[in-house]
Amino acid sequence: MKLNKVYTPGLVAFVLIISMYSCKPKNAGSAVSGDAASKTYVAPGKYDEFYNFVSGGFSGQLAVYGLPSGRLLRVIPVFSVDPEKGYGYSEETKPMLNTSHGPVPWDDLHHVEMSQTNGEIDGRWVFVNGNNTPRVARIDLTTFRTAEILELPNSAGNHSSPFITENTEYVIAGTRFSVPPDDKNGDVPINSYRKNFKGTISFISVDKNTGSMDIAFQLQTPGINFDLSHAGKGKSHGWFFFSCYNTEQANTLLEVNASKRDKDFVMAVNWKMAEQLIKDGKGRKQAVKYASNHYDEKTHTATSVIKNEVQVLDVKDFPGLVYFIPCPKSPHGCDVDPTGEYIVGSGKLAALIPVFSFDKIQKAIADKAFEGEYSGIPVIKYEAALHGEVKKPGLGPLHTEFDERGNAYTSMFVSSEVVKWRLSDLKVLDRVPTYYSVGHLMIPGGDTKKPNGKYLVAYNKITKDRFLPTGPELSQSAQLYDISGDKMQLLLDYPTIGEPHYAQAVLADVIRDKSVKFFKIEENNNQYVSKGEGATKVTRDGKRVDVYLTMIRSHLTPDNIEGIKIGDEVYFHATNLEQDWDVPHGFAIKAANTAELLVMPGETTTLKWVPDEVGIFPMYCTDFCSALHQEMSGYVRVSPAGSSVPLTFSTGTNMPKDDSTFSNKITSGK
Ligand code: RUQ
Ligand code: CUA
Repeated sequence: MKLNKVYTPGLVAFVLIISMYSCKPKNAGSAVSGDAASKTYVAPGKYDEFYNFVSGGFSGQLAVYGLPSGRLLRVIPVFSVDPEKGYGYSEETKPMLNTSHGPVPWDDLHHVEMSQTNGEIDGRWVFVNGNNTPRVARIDLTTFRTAEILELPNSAGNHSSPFITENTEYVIAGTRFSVPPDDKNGDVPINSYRKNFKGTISFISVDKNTGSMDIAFQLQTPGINFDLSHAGKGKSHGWFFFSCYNTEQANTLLEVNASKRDKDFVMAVNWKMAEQLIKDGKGRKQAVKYASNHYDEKTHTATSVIKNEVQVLDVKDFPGLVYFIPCPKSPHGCDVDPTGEYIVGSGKLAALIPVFSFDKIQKAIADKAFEGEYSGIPVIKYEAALHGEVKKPGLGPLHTEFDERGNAYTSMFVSSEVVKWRLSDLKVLDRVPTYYSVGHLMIPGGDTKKPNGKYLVAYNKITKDRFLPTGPELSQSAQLYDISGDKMQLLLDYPTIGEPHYAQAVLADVIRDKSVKFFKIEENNNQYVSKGEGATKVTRDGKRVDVYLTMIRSHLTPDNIEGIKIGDEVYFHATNLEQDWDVPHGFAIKAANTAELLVMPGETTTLKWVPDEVGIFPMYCTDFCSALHQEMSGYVRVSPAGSSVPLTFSTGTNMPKDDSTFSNKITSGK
């Protein structure tokens, strides 16, 4: 950035303010060295080495990038409606966004966890969290579509979520906001937090074959804020670790009141014990309401069921289930290294990074090396659990990922850098700037037993001067680093969709060949399918009209419909008859109060339309599917409510019989 030579007081103040919010690294211009371009160049026609799944934050979506190119491959709507794909707009997908509060078409998606087998990413599903109206979703990686959304009762602010065990036994979800449990009267003074508010950790079971989720049980904890989490692995398999803040139990001005204590906690949960307690019938049955929504690829239809019971274990009633470990200053990330021995707590306000040892935690428990209790839960002595501290790592540590060479990489939000350090002796080995204010980091497999330490991606909250300006809001970004050598090397900047939080990546080979190419029309069990043009029809039942419509290059069947009347509710059930890869057809009709449908080959999708005016309404295919795509269209005639125009429908037969009435024939010049 070139600074004006004339220093006005205003400019000085401006520069000062900017530098307070983030420290700009000094060598911004020279950060990229010569061979970076060739390392990220993926030649035309070649594939990327990795799939990268990146949370979209407040966009409610999940973005799929290729690495190392940084090319955006797809945006998957999860907790959002998406007019591009018709998700949340088609009748079939609307139930996906249902909750116990009715339809909630948005959420705040922060964390991404891919399913694992033996501690390695297996490429079957991606789990993501909805923060606001607590939900966890599962995306199926054969279709790259949202297959399931499960609501979480007794919860608010589902931030510490979803984190997964090494064989996908459980996906867990911890509350950021403690609140009164759903079965208690919640009409209490806010400042009765310490008495009435509780935290909840949900253990979500995952069916090994189908991926289907349900709430296995919940832990009720003292009312504090859970920020993040990770499962133990290897030797610590069977345990979960959560970063906790607001152990002050403040209910107002948290930036001050929840930053008072020198140390908050990492909470260690023995989930194998919890599982056993549930098996032994120790769970308390609690009446609740939560939605369980599934998308079925045989019917191409979602269903939403409201469930009404969970089993709860109150952690203070079961000694040995839960321990607190003091952790400096409002820890954010809580990350477990590939061996399962080291647990890294990143205190947002701490000037060091504490690294805990699983072996030492076990010994401390055996020796009862406790410094006291918090809400009836033993607090292990800090020193007894500590492997050591990373000294002077930088400012504002947030998140840590690992490579397979015994190194850890921590994001420093305030000092805008990635810091590489060694797990064994906690020595800082290298640091590189990020542009700017880095949040999460990602190394492919970097939170599993099998990291692939070739690349690291930093997800930045602020881009300031990195890209062309785009009005008041500037893009957020990802930055790709080569971490294969001793020194980290910045390779690439690219903008992201929404605000990226956590992300994961896996070698493309793990997923690529499982991709569904099209749906078999003979297996389509949608109740409104038309398996061929001969099966198309228009039926009326009172004011409800069902249009069974097919699409194939390059016409709609039927494409002329008459006899629709004001007051009707019309449902277009569009079946795409194509049986080939990448031939979706779209469907739209003038003045429909909804989005288009984008119908995949072999799929049936329904658009609801309530005509409000007499007239002719064109409908057409929205996806450029062939040279005659512009011809792929039709008309619907809408008549007044009492009209006697009969219900008719056809394709190709409704031209005027007598061509002599056609006055616009092009005649030759003579
Ligand atoms: S967060 S930038 Cu919502 Cu994972 Cu740390
Ligand atoms: Cu079908 Cu364009």
